[in-house]
Amino acid sequence: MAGKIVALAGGVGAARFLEGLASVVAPSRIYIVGNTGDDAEIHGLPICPDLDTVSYTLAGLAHPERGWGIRGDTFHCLQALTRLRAATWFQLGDRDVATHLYRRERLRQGATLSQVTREIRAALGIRAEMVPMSDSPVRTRIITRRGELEFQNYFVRRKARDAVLGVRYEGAEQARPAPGVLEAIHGAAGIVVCPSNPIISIGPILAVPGIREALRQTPAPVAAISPIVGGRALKGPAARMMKSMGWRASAAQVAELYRDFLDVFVLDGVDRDEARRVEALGIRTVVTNTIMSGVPQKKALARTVLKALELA
Ligand code: FO1
Repeated sequence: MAGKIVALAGGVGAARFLEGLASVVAPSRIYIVGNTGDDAEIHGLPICPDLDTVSYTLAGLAHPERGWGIRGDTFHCLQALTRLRAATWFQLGDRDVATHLYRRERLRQGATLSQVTREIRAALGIRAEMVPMSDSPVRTRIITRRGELEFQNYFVRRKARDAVLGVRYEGAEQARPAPGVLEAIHGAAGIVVCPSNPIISIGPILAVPGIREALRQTPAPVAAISPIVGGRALKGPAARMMKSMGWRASAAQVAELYRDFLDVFVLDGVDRDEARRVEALGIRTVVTNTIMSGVPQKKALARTVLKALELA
């Protein structure tokens, strides 16, 4: 097969799906485009939560329950910062800090985020290709009644409790896709939009000029997996965010958000009644179990998606 399987990825949901995908196809066939909209500078360190979550998961290092951070990590540095009365609401583990120190050093030396991401990926032994959506900063800002909140302030510090009136992807208009992203989309064998939050994980990727257009124009089939099951998000605040933005919190609503470029929509058995609504948009549907409770379920979902893309 010539082209790669291109995956648009957010954090934990995407990482779990990609773990399954990497175990049913050669990882070298996978090209991951990661969200950087929720990147933040914390204690002077450049944190890329979604890139790191996917890397740690594919390297077998991820914390099994939380999904983000490193399994068995310690928090001595954070405790020392607490003693210094620094704000420590963002849980940075000691080993995780090493990733951010390395990234800061390389960025200061003039490396791009794509280069550093590749270096970290190679050092962790990950064989799938992985790039950030852009080398220029794009920052998701959450519009609430309290005003605009920086993403991690909204998500971690304030525990996503504010009603979301809107979202702004600061810097997106000036951003360019990372080198290779448009070519990968145009030359892909198939494309998967991972089961990630459509507003804060996939939205920033689609906001980078050229990416949405490339998805519309590519000859490759494009599939998406619903992150909403039975009206609830698999993880995180997606359902609540969709409702507070005036949308339905449903699988069909996610398909509608992607309707201009989507060929196939994969939704859970509990949402089978929504399939007709999606098909009415001209999008083919595949109904399956999308809950990735263990390795067999992750692999089964990956195989179903490959079949939907006619790659298996
Ligand atoms: N999520 C949290 O809910 N609380 C945290 O303290 C936290 C720390 C953290 C540290 C490193 C990292 O890579 C991710 C971290 N996350 C944390 C996840 C992060 O907020 C992600 O942006 C979200 O999970 C959305 O994808």
